[in-house]
Amino acid sequence: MSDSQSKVPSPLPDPGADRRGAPVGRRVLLGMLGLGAVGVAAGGPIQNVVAKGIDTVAQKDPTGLSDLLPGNRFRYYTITSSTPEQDETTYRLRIGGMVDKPMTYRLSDLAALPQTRTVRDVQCVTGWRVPKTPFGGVRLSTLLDAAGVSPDAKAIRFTCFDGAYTESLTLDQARRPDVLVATSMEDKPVTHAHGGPVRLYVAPMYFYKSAKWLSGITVTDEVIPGYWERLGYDVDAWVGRSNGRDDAPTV
Ligand SMILES: Nc1nc2c(c(=O)[nH]1)N[C@H]1C(S)=C(S)[C@@H](COP(=O)(O)O)O[C@H]1N2
Ligand SMILES: [Mo]
Repeated sequence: MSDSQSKVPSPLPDPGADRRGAPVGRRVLLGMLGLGAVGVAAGGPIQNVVAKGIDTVAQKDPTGLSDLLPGNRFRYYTITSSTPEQDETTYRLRIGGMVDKPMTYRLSDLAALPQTRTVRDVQCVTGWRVPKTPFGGVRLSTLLDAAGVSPDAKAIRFTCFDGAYTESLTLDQARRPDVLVATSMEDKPVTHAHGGPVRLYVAPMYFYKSAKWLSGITVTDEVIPGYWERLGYDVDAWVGRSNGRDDAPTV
């Protein structure tokens, strides 16, 4: 199957949320949906919807672009019906919680910091994949160091200006050099549809960790599972070795 037509579009809610009621193991459910679902970007109707996340994605695409993408490379996801736009004048990123110096960054402040570029494959937990995608921005570790993380801190909670999505990382994960507060994607500014002007990019993990419309970074003393994680997805979302996949990613 081509990338544009394959697989289910996003993380699935916990099988416990299956409206048909039968308890189904996650691996089985993923497999069933993988056979039956139609990709959002392929423009087909989403049928046999058993998962709230899937019809949310299908019906509430705020961009209206999902059907129009040439090449259907990336899909667009949101759990909200719309998200306000933020730009260089309005955007703010706040870092607080267990830090010495809570900070607020504008886009120009982020641009003035050392920039990092990664080129890795993007992979959604359900299988769609976009190879060799450049992301650019500031290392999260740079922002954490500037804020002065408390010695007792253990984790990070991310919040978004869609007002709903959340994510989490342990502090060790957050300090990895391939975890970015990203302002560019495919060497262009991150578009609104893709979570711009600033999104998180967690290169080694499934793409649900990469929170779009990033607005808050809160240092905490424990991991607070994010939106999809409360619905059954792994907090430690390493590509190829989480969420019931212990195999290497397929090419
Ligand atoms: N704020 C927010 N961030 C989010 C999501 C979302 O619904 N809201 N979806 C996640 C999922 S499941 C995926 S696969 C990617 C999709 O990113 P894209 O829309 O840029 O392809 O964003 C992740 N970050
Ligand atoms: Mo996803």
